[in-house]
Amino acid sequence: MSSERTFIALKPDAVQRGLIGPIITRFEQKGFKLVAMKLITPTAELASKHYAEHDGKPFFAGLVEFLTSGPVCAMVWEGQGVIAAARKLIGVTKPLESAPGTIRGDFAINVGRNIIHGSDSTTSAEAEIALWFKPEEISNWTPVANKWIYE
Ligand code: IDP
Ligand code: MG
Repeated sequence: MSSERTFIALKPDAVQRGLIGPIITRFEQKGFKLVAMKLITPTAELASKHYAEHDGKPFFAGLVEFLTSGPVCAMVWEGQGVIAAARKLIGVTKPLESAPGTIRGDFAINVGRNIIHGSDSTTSAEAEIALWFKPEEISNWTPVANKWIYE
């Protein structure tokens, strides 16, 4: 399986609650590689584009308002199978149904305050990375631990 990249965003609730460190730790401990990260308070335009698939749903306006309410920690993570694996680390959308041990399962209660976003497919990962990051904001680097993570 070849390496791939996914877009991960720690939503304003995660930032406000001081959960950036514990969440990033889970991705690092798994063995994935951080290749881009920035704090950004998204405009309504950016938030609406990011969640365009949900435009028209009852929660859309509140979702955009929430995402624009403060800094988001936007990241790109890289590794074999990282898109699907990140979704597993994150847990299902409703935190009360997310398994203990997952990020949402351990740190959240309400669906509207579920602290983290992760791309759900190769197509959305590519689109979301391009939406949130310029190419020059992504670092290409080789962790020295790679040979101990991949055989
Ligand atoms: P995902 O984040 O697990 O991919 P989606 O169904 O794509 O879940 O929904 C995107 C985001 O919209 C969710 O993470 C959550 O913040 C919000 N959301 C989804 N459904 C509801 C809802 O019924 N009420 C409030 N917010 C919702
Ligand atoms: Mg989604």
